[in-house]
Amino acid sequence: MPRVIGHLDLDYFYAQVEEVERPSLKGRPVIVCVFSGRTEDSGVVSTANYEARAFGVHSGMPIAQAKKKLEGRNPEVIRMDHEKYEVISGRIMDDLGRMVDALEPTGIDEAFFDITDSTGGDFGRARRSAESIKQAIMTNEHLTCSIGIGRSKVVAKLGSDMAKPGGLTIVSPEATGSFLAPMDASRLYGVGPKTTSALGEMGIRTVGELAMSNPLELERRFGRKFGGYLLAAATGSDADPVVAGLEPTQFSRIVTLRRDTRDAKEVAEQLSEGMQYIHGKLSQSGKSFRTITAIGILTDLSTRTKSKTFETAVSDLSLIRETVPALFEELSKTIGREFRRAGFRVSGLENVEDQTSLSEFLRQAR
Ligand code: DCP
Ligand code: CA
Ligand code: CA
Repeated sequence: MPRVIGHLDLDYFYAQVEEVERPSLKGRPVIVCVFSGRTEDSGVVSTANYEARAFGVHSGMPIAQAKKKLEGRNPEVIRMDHEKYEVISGRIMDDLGRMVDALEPTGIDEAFFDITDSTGGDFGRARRSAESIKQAIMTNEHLTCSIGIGRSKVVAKLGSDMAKPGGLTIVSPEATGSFLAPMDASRLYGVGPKTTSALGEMGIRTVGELAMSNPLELERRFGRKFGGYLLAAATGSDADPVVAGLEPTQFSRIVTLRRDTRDAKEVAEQLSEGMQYIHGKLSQSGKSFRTITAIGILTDLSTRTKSKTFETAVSDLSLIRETVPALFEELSKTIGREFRRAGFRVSGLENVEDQTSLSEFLRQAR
């Protein structure tokens, strides 16, 4: 049975999150920036929506240069809010994890997944799975993504790249050869400028040429391991498995409030279900936490946080129910403004079974 491997990548992620939060931005160029603070415009573009990219703006470009390219185009310049993107990413990965056999997140906005078992190796069923995944992310988060499905990680990743934005590329096992053959070898995962030029010296430019090259010559040039990988990648038969992601380091939940408010009780009430949810995540994974953080997003969409760290790891629902409102009380007092969205995060996770009886004892004695 062929493996069925997927790669999902969210489209213009940070900028799309901002568009979802403020739909009036749609259709205008949007750049999300990291300001270094030296001068008003110093810093770089973290990402740009496709409207801004049409004028040549891209990730990593100095803000001043991006602004020049967008002069007279009514651009929106937004300060990067990593906290917000992390929370949304975490929620998407949680949902995704429930829809696939194995999930391997590889960045804030992307993951490999394996759906071999749940599709029985059928690429028609794989298409329907990928469509439900896209639909779920749209329904839950109003975000578009691009998905590639193939028989290996290399094929899946190339598929999602090709589909950008909003696309779905299914490369069946039979179509793998003709899908890969015309591509530049430099597009293969793990093939950088050095390898590209070495391949060039061997007269290899495309993936198809690489697939047909002499295995012994590849080994001589790149060593047994990397040479073998190159050949496998070029034929879509790289065997690298999808490994379920690293242990979680935090759990979080964030909601849009029914109305803007500075009342901590009102906030906590709307987080009640979230507290139950996080407590469930903790029990499921056998974790307890050291730190709990209240996250408040104000009406100007800036994020404010307030944390409390416990001396020993804890996991009781009652403690969460006590602490979250208390943190919001303090946050509200210091800020004196209304919250639009609110949430909380537990971090500093520890395995319950690792905890010493001493820390357990101390906790109970407090
Ligand atoms: N990012 C960043 N700096 C970079 C590249 C990316 O801060 N040099 C951030 C912002 C992106 C996010 O990481 O939104 C994901 O990166 P991607 O490379 O996947 O790019 P995008 O999601 O923005 O665009 P797309 O995937 O549609 O090409
Ligand atoms: Ca992306
Ligand atoms: Ca990405």
